Amino acid sequence: MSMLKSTQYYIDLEDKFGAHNYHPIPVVIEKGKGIHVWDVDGKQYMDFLSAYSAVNQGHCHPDIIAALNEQSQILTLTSRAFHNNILGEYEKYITELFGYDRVLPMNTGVEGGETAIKLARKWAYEVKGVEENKAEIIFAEGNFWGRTIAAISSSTDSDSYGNFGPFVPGFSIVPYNDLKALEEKFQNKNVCAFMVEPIQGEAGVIVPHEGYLKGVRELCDKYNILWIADEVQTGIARTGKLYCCEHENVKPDLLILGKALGGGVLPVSCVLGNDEVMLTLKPGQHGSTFGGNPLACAVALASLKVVKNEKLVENATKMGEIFRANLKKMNFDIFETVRGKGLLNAVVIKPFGDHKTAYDICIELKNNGLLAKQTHTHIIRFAPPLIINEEQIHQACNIIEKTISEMLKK
Ligand code: IF1
Repeated sequence: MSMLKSTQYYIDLEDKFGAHNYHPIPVVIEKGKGIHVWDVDGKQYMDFLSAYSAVNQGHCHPDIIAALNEQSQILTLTSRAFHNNILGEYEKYITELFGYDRVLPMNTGVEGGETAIKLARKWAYEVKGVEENKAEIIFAEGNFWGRTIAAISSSTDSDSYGNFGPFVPGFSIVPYNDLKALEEKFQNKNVCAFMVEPIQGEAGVIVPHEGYLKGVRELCDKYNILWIADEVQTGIARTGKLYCCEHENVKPDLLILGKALGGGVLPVSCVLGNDEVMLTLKPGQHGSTFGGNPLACAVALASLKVVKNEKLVENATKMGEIFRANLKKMNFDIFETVRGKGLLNAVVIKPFGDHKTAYDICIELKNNGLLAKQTHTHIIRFAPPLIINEEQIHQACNIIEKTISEMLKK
């Protein structure tokens, strides 16, 4: 009889043999299906993190798994040294779906960001005419786009950049959601791009004022500066649009996608753009061993088709409205703010009890069968798979209400 291994057994293994670069919620998941995951003791949870919005289609979606299984037994990797019969079909599909001339396929979200920055610099020197090695890229305060040296060089969060210097030059910071400050930054003729999330995820689901995205588009046009939208977290129907910039009917010059593009199965990312920028990269000037591999392309195609076939854009909008309305109806004094778009939502919590934090609430939510994660001391992000139905939304809200009520009684 195989020894039943406890939650603590697995946590101890990670503690003993793994780097300590995370502090997970103390749950050990062994199965996922749809919006649910199960721990090693067979307890079921509603997943309200979706692997930070990488599992928009739900865990182990049958269509995505089928695509994975089929392609994995035919051809998985050729490298880009040779063509294959999947990449072109995928490139056609995704460029037509998002309305761009071309796509550059990568793997992780941060590689998408790095690729976009290289494209912007190349365009700066070879099209805009910026003096060599003088190109400036602007990022927003509170940005988060990954863990590479370039990504943390643009970070304003000391947890991200602390003791990792020296940093990449040519980056500067502007307050988020501030068009006046952005225009001031754009007076510098060496500025070639502004990279920004249309809703800041890690910063705590910060939704800019209506008109911000339109204003960014107008300022970038006025000063001949590329707008790079980091939609690794907000893209692929998460906010109730195929990608978040669509809320204001504006298109960025470079659109970075990741996470749910891989359907929660494989790391798949990309940068979408038009010829003027995309064709500045010549053969041999950028790439990746796994970028655009047949297996990833087959999975990404299936992931995008699930979004369309199951109307996840519409569902994210509808379920998100119900979720935010239910949270507001709870009328908890400790709920300072409820905010978000589609199914990317967050609650800002006022400190309560003996210095209870968002983490303490996440622990109690876990005990009551809902998994969520705080982004900062007092903010909880709620981001379930976009396949969630109305009954499950109400069930989740009941868990949240019950949990907070019980904590307030203590
Ligand atoms: C971690 C945070 C979220 C992202 C945006 C690019 C990337 C991410 C908007 C890079 C990645 C992940 C990274 C992961 C946890 C998670 C995260 F908490 F770190 F900040 F979602 F908010 N742009 N976010 O959110 O994509 O290279 O990871 O594929 O590093 O802990 P990646």
